[in-house]
Amino acid sequence: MTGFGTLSFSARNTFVGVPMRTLETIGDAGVVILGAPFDWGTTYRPGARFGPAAVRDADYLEPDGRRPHLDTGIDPLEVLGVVDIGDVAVVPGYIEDGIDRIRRVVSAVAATGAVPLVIGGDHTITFPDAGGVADVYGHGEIALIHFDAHADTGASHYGMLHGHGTPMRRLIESGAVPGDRFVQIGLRGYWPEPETVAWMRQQGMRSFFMGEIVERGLAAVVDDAVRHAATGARGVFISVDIDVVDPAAAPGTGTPEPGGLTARELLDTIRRLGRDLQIVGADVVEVAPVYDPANITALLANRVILELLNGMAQRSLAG
Ligand SMILES: [Mn+2]
Repeated sequence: MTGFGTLSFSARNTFVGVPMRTLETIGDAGVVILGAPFDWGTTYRPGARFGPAAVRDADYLEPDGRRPHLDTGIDPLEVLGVVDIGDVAVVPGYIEDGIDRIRRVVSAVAATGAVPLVIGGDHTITFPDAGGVADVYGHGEIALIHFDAHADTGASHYGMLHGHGTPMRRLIESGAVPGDRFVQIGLRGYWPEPETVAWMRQQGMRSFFMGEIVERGLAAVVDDAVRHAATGARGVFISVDIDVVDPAAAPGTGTPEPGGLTARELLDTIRRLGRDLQIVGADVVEVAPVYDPANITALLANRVILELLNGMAQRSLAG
């Protein structure tokens, strides 16, 4: 159900060279990386199917499975026991079947006690990613912190249930992650329409738009996010749409929206969340490398994953 090179566009290599495993040989790994090369939920520019391979390989260092960090002084890959089981064998074009396959793999990983870390793929996959984790920890029991330019709370995908603009709506409606356990950071631009924003408020979602972030400062907003997400939840799922970052630093994505976070801001925030919260799952989505000849978007996503792991490793070492 997962593996390396199972599709023409799926990953051949593990994330920065961490040990290659299968779903059956995870053992006592603390974090399991997997890819979901699924982009048939996009509404505009496709190409995120190439994300899982690009994000794993985007690096100028050797793929030796070691990444000691200058700031933290630790190697999170070693501290946490990070392995990679390859990409879910999704079938191009089949949205609901792909969602089912991803959800089965993610919940099987979470059931071992490991933290699943999914590389997308378009944002459709957060419905099975966070849903699969909630299947293990209990519906209504986990919080979700969502970084994105877009709310992804659309009522429908051109009349259909699933697409990359609807996963947060489906998570709330299904009860997997209730609205009042949602925190969103970085929303901006011209979507969704006011009716949907009103629905989000009715659900109790805490959505920090860029205007509020600029006005109050990111640190104050993240303080609120940590408090909101930690209250009463068994753990937190982090979903990072790379388009939360300004297109200047993340041009390789399907629906770029000007005026986002800087790369530095996202990296620091993600590390802090890994340190301050009990992370039970994560995904990094919407990297579409064909729109970025310099490949800095995939490299940023690679570093976002490493910063999350660094924060989690700091928390683990602090006991
Ligand atoms: Mn999104």
